[in-house]
Amino acid sequence: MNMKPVRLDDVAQLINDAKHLVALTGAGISKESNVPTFRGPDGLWRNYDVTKLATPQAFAENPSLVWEWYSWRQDLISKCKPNPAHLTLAKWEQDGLLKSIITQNVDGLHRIAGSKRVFEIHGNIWITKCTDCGFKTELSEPATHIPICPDCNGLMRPDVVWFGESLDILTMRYVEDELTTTDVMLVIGTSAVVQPAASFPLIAKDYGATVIEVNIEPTPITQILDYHILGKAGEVLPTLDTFIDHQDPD
Ligand code: BV8
Repeated sequence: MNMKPVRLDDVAQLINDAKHLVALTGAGISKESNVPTFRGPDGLWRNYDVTKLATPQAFAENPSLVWEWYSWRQDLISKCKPNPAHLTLAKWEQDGLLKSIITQNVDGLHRIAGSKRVFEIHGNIWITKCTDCGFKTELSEPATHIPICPDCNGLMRPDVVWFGESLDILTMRYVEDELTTTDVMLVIGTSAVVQPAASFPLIAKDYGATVIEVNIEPTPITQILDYHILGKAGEVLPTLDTFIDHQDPD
């Protein structure tokens, strides 16, 4: 672990020369877009009990309470825009530098920023899924009531991964490929607490990748990673970009 103050131009050189750069992002990358994080002083879990809102049991017990919370978050997120961190990652993908984003976020801001190869491993807050027949549809505005399936009249739920639920198997296959192929991984704005995402940087390291963390504070995996850049994603990423003159070799 390189705990001495890290030189951004050194890290930028690693990024610039990467053959398969991948980014893992968490709620911290959207903080400067005013999307609340989950943990930390003003985190969502400070005021809400995760077991009453983000589990299948909670939905079975009180679907309207769960939908009230998700509709409130949809309304909040609908007013948020990508920040310079999202936009820099989208630029690096367009430049042929960044190969994929693995995001834990459900806010959809990476796609709105223009990123194409985005694996939303915890789902997307705008997509709803029928609890009976599995029919999926995308909301264009915050839900005002519990959506009912147009096909079978079943209750629809947010198409996100709740605690105790497995991640989508196909998505995980693609993610596995990324983790075992990447030579440089950026880990941006995650508390590295929730599994299996928290283990992704360690898997990448096991397969020989150099892993660079960008966070406003150390996390449980900081010690194991190669570089830790202390700072806000919305400031660090555009600054790194100023050192990068990536020319796409192909
Ligand atoms: C699973 C989606 C297999 C919906 C979320 C007991 C029973 C069952 C399961 C478990 C169990 N014990 C452990 C588990 C596994 C469990 C887990 O990991 N629990 C933890 C809490 C211990 N995981 C699961 O259940 C997963 N599924 O394991 O399936 C299985 C199946 C059955 C039974 C057993 C196992 C599913 C996990 C997905 C849960 N869904 N949300 C929604 O969003 O509503 S989790 C939620 O937390 C978010 O999705 C988010 O992705 C995730 C992690 O949060 P972060 O993104 O890291 O955000 P956080 O606020 O925590 O941190 C923000 C960071 O940003 C901080 O570090 C901060 O310093 C930094 N920051 C702030 N500002 C900035 C910044 N950084 C840079 N710049 C800034 N400006």
